Parts: sequence; C-alpha cells; structure tokens
Amino acid sequence: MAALIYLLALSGSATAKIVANTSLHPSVDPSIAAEIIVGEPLDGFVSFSIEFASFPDFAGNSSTPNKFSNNLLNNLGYLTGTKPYIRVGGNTQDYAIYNPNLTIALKGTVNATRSPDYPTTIEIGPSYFDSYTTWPNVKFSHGFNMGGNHDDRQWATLIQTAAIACKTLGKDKLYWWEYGNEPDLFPTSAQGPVRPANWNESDYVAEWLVATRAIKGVITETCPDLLGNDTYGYLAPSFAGIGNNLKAPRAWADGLNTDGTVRYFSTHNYISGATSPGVTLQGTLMNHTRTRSSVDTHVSEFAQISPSAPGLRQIMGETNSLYNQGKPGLSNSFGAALWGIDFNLYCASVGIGRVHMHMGTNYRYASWQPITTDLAVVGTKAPYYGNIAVAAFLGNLRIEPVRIAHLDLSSNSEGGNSSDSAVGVQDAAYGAYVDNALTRIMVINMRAYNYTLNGTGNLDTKNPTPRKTRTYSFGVNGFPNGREALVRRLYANGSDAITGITWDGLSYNYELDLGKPVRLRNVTAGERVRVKNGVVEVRVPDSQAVVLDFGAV
Ligand SMILES: *[C@@H]1O[C@H](CO)[C@@H](O)[C@H](O)[C@H]1NC(C)=O
Ligand SMILES: *[C@@H]1O[C@H](CO)[C@@H](O)[C@H](O)[C@H]1NC(C)=O
Ligand SMILES: *[C@@H]1O[C@H](CO)[C@@H](O)[C@H](O)[C@H]1NC(C)=O
Ligand SMILES: *[C@@H]1O[C@H](CO)[C@@H](O)[C@H](O)[C@H]1NC(C)=O
Ligand SMILES: *[C@@H]1O[C@H](CO)[C@@H](O)[C@H](O)[C@H]1NC(C)=O
Ligand SMILES: *[C@@H]1O[C@H](CO)[C@@H](O)[C@H](O)[C@H]1NC(C)=O
Ligand SMILES: *[C@@H]1O[C@H](CO)[C@@H](O)[C@H](O)[C@H]1NC(C)=O
Ligand SMILES: *[C@@H]1O[C@H](CO)[C@@H](O)[C@H](O)[C@H]1NC(C)=O
Ligand SMILES: *[C@@H]1O[C@H](CO)[C@@H](O)[C@H](O)[C@H]1NC(C)=O
Ligand SMILES: *[C@@H]1O[C@H](CO)[C@@H](O)[C@H](O)[C@H]1NC(C)=O
Ligand SMILES: *[C@@H]1O[C@H](CO)[C@@H](O)[C@H](O)[C@H]1NC(C)=O
Ligand SMILES: CC(=O)N[C@H]1CO[C@H](CO)[C@@H](O)[C@@H]1O
Repeated sequence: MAALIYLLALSGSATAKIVANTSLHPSVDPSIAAEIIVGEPLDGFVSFSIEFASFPDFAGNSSTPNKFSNNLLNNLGYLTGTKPYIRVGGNTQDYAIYNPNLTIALKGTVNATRSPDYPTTIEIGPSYFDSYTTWPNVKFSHGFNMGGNHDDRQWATLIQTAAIACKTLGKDKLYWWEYGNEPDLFPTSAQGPVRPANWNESDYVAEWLVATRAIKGVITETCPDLLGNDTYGYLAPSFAGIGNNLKAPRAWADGLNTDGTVRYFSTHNYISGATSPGVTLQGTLMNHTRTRSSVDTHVSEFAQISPSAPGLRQIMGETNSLYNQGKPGLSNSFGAALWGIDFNLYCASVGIGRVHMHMGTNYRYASWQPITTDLAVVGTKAPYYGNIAVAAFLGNLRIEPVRIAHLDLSSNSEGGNSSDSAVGVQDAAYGAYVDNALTRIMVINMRAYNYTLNGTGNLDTKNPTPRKTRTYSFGVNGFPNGREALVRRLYANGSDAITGITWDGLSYNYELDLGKPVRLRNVTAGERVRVKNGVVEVRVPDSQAVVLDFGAV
C-alpha cells in the first residue's frame, strides 16, 4: 500500500480507459488509478534461460561462435543497458553426465518415449564449457545435475564440472550457480521419476545443502576468488510450480537458505501445456486475466517467504507460454509475442525482478532458432519481437531505473469487462515511471485478428474480415496541452503471423543482417500523438502493441 500511495503523488500519474470503436462505449472508471500497483525491474530484466543440451547450439564455441545469437543479445543490451543474463539449465541439466574423454561438447540420445524434443541421456565433455566463452559481456548461471538420471557418475560429475565451470566463468562471466532444475517434480516427473514418491522438502534441503557445500569446497580449492558474497551464491529453489508435491515455502522453512547462499528466489512458470485440452491463442495466451492469475500465484507464494528474507528478490528463472516446448501455431505466433509482453510487464509491475524466457533448439516457443536442423530453419522468431518491445519500454535500466505500473483496464475492456469472466480481459496497459514521472505507456490490444487461418476469410480477397482499431485514452494529469509522445508499434499482419514482424519499422530477422536491426520501407515510423485536455489517445488495431514515449520527444 505504501508504494501505491506514493505513486499517486507522482507527477503525470496515469489513469486509463479504453474506448472501443464499436457500438459499445464503456464508461471511464475514475477509480482505476486506485488499482495501480508498481514494481522495480532489476537490470537485465529481459533475460533468457537456455536448455542445457541446446546451449552449444545457441552459443557455438570459441572457434565457431554463434554470431547471430550474439547480435540478438546485443540488440536487447543496447536497449536496456545490460545484455540478457543467461541461465543455462532446464530438464537436461539433470541428465548431463561428465565424460572427460568425450571429444565433442555434448553427446545426447533422444528417447521419444521420454521426450521427442531433447535428449534424456547426455554426456558432456570438457569442450561443452568452451561455449561459455563466445558472447562478450554476458553473465551465465550454470545448472548442476541434481536429479542424477540414475547414473552412478553423478557425484563425480558434480565435483569435476564445478572446477571446470568456475575456471571458465570466473568473476566476469558468472551470474550465479544453480543446483537442480524443478526438483519438486523429481518424484513424479513425466520424463521418469528420479526420487521416491515420499521424497519431501526436508529431504530436498538436506541434499541441496550437502551438494552446494561440496561445490563450495571445489571453488575454495580451484577458484578462491569466487567465494565473496558477490560471486558465490545460487538461484533456488527453481521449482516447477505451485501445486506439486514439494512446496517452496516449506523448503524455505526447512532451511534452504541456512548458509545464506540463495541470491534470487527463482521460480518457474508456464501458462498451460502444449497438449493440454482447450488451449487456444486467445483464451490461454492473449488473455490478460489468465496471465495475471498465473503470475499472481507466484506472488502469493513468495509473500510466504519474503517476510523472513529481507531484500531477497523473486525472479522467473524459467518461463514461457506452454510447457512441453510450446504448441505449433500458438507459441511461435505473433499472438504469443503479445502475450510475452503482457506477461513480462505484469511480472515487472508486481515486483518480479527479472524474467528468463526459456528456449531450446527446435522449441516452438523459442525467441530464436540458433542453427538449422532437420526440424527448424535458423531465424528470429515472433517471441523475440515481444522481448524487444519489453526492452524498449523499460529503457536503459542502468541509466534510468524505472518503476512499472499496471493500469487496470478490466472495467473498460470491450468484449471482456470484469463482469464477463468467460472471456477475460483482452487489453493490457502499463506505465513506466522514470524519476517519478510518467515517461512511457505500453498498450497491448490482445484481440485476435487472424490473417491466414482458415475460416476467417482473410485470404479471400473478395471478402476480407476487417481489422478493427480501438482507441485507448489515458488521463495524464499534469501534462500540458500539446505535449507530444513518440509512437512505436509492434506490427504484424495478424495474431497468427509467424513472419513479417516489425518493431518501430525495424526487422531483426536473420536473413536481412544476421539479426541486427534493419529498417523496412513498407512500415511507417515516427508517428506522434499530443496531449489534449489532460488526455492522450492512441489508436491500436486488434493484435498490436504500442509504446507512447514522452521521453523521446
Ligand atoms: C578416459 O580414457 C583413459 C585413457 O583411455 C582411460 O584410462 C580412462 O578410464 C577414461 N576415463 C573415463 C571416465 O572414461
Ligand atoms: C566447434 O563448433 C564447430 C561447429 O559446430 C564444430 O565443428 C567443432 O567440432 C566444435 N569444436 C569443439 C572443440 O567442440
Ligand atoms: C525409453 O524410455 C522408456 C521409458 O522410460 C523406457 O521404457 C525405454 O526402455 C527407453 N528406451 C531406450 C531405448 O532406452
Ligand atoms: C520427510 O521425509 C523424511 C524421511 O522420509 C522424514 O524423516 C521427515 O519427517 C519428512 N519431513 C516432512 C516435513 O514431512
Ligand atoms: C555474506 O553473507 C552472509 C550471509 O548473508 C553474511 O552472514 C556475511 O556477513 C556476508 N559477508 C560479507 C563480507 O558481507
Ligand atoms: C481467460 O482467462 C480467464 C481466467 O483464466 C478464463 O476464465 C476465461 O475463460 C479465459 N478466456 C477465454 C476466452 O478462454
Ligand atoms: C460486460 O459484460 C457483461 C456480461 O457479459 C455484459 O452484460 C455487459 O454488457 C458488458 N459491458 C460492457 C460495457 O461491455
Ligand atoms: C482465428 O482462427 C481460429 C482457428 O481457426 C478460430 O478458432 C478463431 O475463432 C479465429 N479468431 C478470430 C478472431 O477470427
Ligand atoms: C485449412 O483448410 C485446409 C483445406 O480445407 C485444411 O487442409 C487445413 O488443415 C486447414 N488449416 C487449418 C489451420 O485449419
Ligand atoms: C502482410 O500483408 C501485406 C499486405 O497485405 C502483404 O504484402 C505481406 O506479404 C504480408 N506479409 C506476410 C508475412 O504475410
Ligand atoms: C514488409 O516487408 C516484409 C519483408 O519483405 C514483409 O515480411 C512484411 O510482411 C511487410 N509488411 C507489410 C506491412 O506489408
Ligand atoms: C474514435 C474512433 O476511432 N472512431 C472511429 C470508429 O470507426 C468509424 C468507422 O467505422 C470511424 O468513422 C470513427 O472515426
């Protein structure tokens, strides 16, 4: 509540309404400002989690670095002032067994019964770690194998890889360590249980403390310069979710942080599953109500821990749209990019400090495909454009820290007002405050507009379905008449588009300049809007996101 009252005292605080351009004209709700909540993102808020087994594909190695990936990371770094933090982990970190004689980086065997998308039997060799050297100015967390995969080399792997990882990463490249991915699923994992059914929080904590102390022992011998509080610590507990056998608050109460080594409370989230019944783009992803409730469960969970952990920040250590690597046509679509903006900014507004969007080679929800394989062509994917829009909205977090306010549009959202719970809210808006002043507004119109899909007539040039445009009005108290905002749009032909996406007229596609921004001539940029009588209005077509930037003019 303290933050709320403070925010309302800021100059130019925003109230919001959407006036839909249809026969329905929802009224303005003057009490909306009272619902504003606010959070402060950490630097590198837009970050990634890369599947352990896919990391060599994404990063390359010192003789063949993946320059495309590096360009995409640089684009985000230029916008937010810090290149994304990279968490190297995921299910495959708990399968990785070290073989000092392996001459290739990683040898993986896919067992389609366990997962068709990644190897479930893995050896890594010394050259795996060479992939940590290819991207300048990037910090990494290395995920150690806790699950073990029923391989008796697990403990030897831990000791040997701790030495190599600490030497390779050193102070400049080390973010934090991680021991175990989603251990709350170890007794029940769909890819094969690795702990007995009665394995509980105190068992987990006991194992975690023994192993992290062993890692510390190796670092003491091998990398003694990495033992300070600013260099030695963990992302933990990296649980998969809220409703599993093991509960994070219980693990915390059972002494997870006994050694004071948990640097970020890392939690994982997916909105739903790739093959879960009833999943749709509009209902599951382009649905602010759904996104909000999904994130709010994590906020409530952390509220059970934070009173006993002053200063500890919560991060999304691994997250994306639909678990099991995403659903084709949904997770790789422009609609998922819009979802990603809403998800990330809602996280920022409720105090989640950093969001690591997960990806792996051939994953449907990946921001980019790092190499060409039998299953997917190298390229920048739709979700990446959502990452760019978030980064641009946040601005340079090192020079100008921002606070992000969630502007509640629920009582004004045509086709989805707060009393229509079957639909959910399909508009989202956020305010970015720099030095206590409203500086940018993000508007996300998440009404699906199908461009190519059957049944909508959009490919039938005789009978195209028109794309509606809504007008969003924001009260900006204290801004004089005529004050201008630059308008930047995240554009695609429809929510189902998987190509042809631009941010402010720029393409980051692989085939143009290896992921570096290229201005396209067929999309306009440089549009401005003006404040009139304390209100700024912007028109946003269905399936588009727009940033109004008062600081750029
Ligand atoms: C590695 O190769 C050496 C020499 O062939 C052999 O002695 C050693 O047992 C091998 N180690 C492993 C872990 O396979
Ligand atoms: C480095 O990557 C290239 C290209 O993928 C590969 O041919 C080479 O074997 C790799 N080097 C090592 C040491 O793994
Ligand atoms: C693949 O995984 C299934 C389920 O764990 C197992 O029964 C089967 O033996 C595995 N196949 C191979 C070839 O390892
Ligand atoms: C967890 O399991 C262990 C061993 O099975 C048992 O001793 C302990 O009491 C259990 N702890 C909780 C919190 O249930
Ligand atoms: C490092 O962190 C631990 C645990 O939070 C604390 O007890 C200790 O005083 C810190 N050391 C320094 C040098 O700040
Ligand atoms: C949007 O999400 C809410 C909350 O989960 C749900 O009640 C509603 O049915 C969803 N909308 C659609 C169209 O599925
Ligand atoms: C809000 O939703 C309710 C229930 O669907 C509907 O009756 C009402 O007309 C809607 N109001 C607006 C302003 O859209
Ligand atoms: C878009 O296409 C899907 C699949 O054909 C359909 O279910 C949905 O109703 C369409 N949405 C719109 C807004 O036309
Ligand atoms: C579109 O229609 C064609 C022909 O009826 C059909 O084969 C295809 O599966 C449909 N695609 C989608 C996405 O519904
Ligand atoms: C987007 O629509 C424009 C205009 O209809 C068309 O020229 C362009 O090819 C479309 N792009 C894609 C990727 O479908
Ligand atoms: C602009 O051109 C690009 C590349 O030719 C294309 O993919 C995109 O769909 C076009 N956009 C529009 C709005 O026509
Ligand atoms: C406020 C607004 O954008 N109004 C427009 C709604 O759409 C009609 C055409 O359908 C326009 O004439 C209005 O200007």
